[in-house]
Amino acid sequence: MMDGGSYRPVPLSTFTRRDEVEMARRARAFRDEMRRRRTVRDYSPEPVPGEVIDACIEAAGTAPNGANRQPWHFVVVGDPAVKHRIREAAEHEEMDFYEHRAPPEWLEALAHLGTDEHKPFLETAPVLIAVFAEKYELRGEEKLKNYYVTESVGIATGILITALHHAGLATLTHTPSPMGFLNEILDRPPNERPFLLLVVGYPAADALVPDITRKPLDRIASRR
Ligand code: IYR
Repeated sequence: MMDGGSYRPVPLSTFTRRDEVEMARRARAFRDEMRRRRTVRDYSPEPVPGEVIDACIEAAGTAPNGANRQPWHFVVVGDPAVKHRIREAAEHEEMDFYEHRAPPEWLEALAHLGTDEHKPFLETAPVLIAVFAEKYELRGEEKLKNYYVTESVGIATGILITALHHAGLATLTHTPSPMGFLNEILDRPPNERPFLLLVVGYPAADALVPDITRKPLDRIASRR
């Protein structure tokens, strides 16, 4: 119901009921697949299939969201000249972050990840996906407010990262701050706020990742 009006529901026709053994098997298999996801910072320049990217964005577009406004926009960047401009702008902001803005406590929290202001992956990786959050919708002259925009776009981005991993691609969730430069470089309107920049590609053959672990179930969940 993109255009308001009255509630005219249709039967739920897409739900698949499974037996418990099958559910448990699928849940574990999916968990194990997700455990193989790692944030990758070293990329191969090898191109990735555009249809894979498109299908993953379509998956992201299924995210639950406020009032079904679907307040997101994804810009797929493959043009080396545009990637170059993004890298320059991101490194400029990051330099300021790492050298001036970041409090010592934050730099300490990042130390084990080996990140710094150099972002070569913004040019090496074949694809960047800039995710924008639509604060409001422009219907002609009219501004239509969107709801739960951050939650909605966060969930969509999570699905996008999951879909890309599931398809066989690596990602890096990059959050240059501030990232207003993305509006300018990618020519996006003022109702869209840059949410984050996803780096997408195949890992370099010699890619290294930080030696991290994930919190076990009993530390991330509880029952009452
Ligand atoms: N945006 C910076 C810093 C950074 C912050 C966090 I929190 C990270 O988990 C990783 C990096 C950068 O991209 O380097």
